[in-house]
Amino acid sequence: MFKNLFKRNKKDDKNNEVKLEKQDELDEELKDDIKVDESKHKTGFFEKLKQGLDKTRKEMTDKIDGILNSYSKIDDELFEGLEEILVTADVGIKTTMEIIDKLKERVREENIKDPEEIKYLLKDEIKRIMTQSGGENELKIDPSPAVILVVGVNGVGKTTTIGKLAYNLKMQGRKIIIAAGDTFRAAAIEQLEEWGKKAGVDIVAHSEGADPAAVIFDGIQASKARKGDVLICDTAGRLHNKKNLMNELNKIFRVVEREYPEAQKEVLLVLDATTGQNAISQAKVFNEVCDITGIALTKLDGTAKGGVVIALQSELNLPVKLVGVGENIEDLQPFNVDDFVEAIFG
Ligand SMILES: Nc1nc2c(ncn2[C@@H]2O[C@H](COP(=O)(O)OP(=O)(O)O)[C@@H](O)[C@H]2O)c(=O)[nH]1
Ligand SMILES: [Mg+2]
Repeated sequence: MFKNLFKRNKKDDKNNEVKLEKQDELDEELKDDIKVDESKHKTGFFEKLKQGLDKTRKEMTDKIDGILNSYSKIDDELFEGLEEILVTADVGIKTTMEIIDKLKERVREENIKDPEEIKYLLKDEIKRIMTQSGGENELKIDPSPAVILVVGVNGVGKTTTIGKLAYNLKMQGRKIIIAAGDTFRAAAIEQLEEWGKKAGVDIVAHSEGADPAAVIFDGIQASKARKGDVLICDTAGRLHNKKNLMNELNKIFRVVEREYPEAQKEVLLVLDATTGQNAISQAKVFNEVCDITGIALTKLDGTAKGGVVIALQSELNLPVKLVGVGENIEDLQPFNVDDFVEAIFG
């Protein structure tokens, strides 16, 4: 079922192609069945994202529709109204200004008179601003082996995201090992062990208070010995002091570089969408401390602050790679700009 969520590596794609070619004997009827299943799955997936973004859509698109309907001509007041809606939806001042300036420019250049047309321009501009950095929204885990270091402050959803991700990747047939690098509290290790059981993947853990870098070291050895495809590492999220955080993370990075140079590396920053602009501040701090390669944005369900995705992608040039849309094991999705913009603007 989860085969198509994350892109497989080229080699596997080739294998699949070869397998498909050999399926010539497979009668047409069966092929049609497969197609139907895939499209059903894609729809369910998109619906879930749409549902998750319900509140954001109300906060943003419904209000935008309201304002566009109430104006008969395009003027400064209309732009101010739009600006306010975007800022309230946590798109961020800088990104909002960039979008509005571009809208004004296009309205002038394209001689647009009807407020209704602004909606399409806006959708277009949001897509453009989110893709202009050219950042890849796909997890960089192929070819294997790969290491995903999961960082972020306490409570944002690191452990939950690791559990869901491990499950997703395992369902694609990858060998996954989790390293319990948050050794600060015993409960954190137990929580991860629970997720490991649910996802059906191996976990490497030490006891509370152990050196996180030593846990990651063992995780790497286990991953090599068991021919793991992806090693996913939890880390402690204590942000009480930037220097401490930097020291702890740097020690882990050094171990990974030294012990697993052949592995692809992802440093995934987990952010809680419900915290809005605070998530942006966290991203700035972590980006100074280490090279973040992607964002996992959690709790997109039930928040009206989904606009934060736009700011992360455009202002900070950090590609959002995964989004959490619920607490269950299946509630994690790969992020894709087109789907996101469609889910918000419909
Ligand atoms: N609604 C919702 N809750 C989430 C999501 N991701 C995580 N959570 C919840 O956020 C809380 C903190 O998660 P946890 O993984 O322990 O955070 P950590 O401290 O960063 O490891 C838990 O109650 C999770 O169930 C999500 O995508 N949606
Ligand atoms: Mg945790």
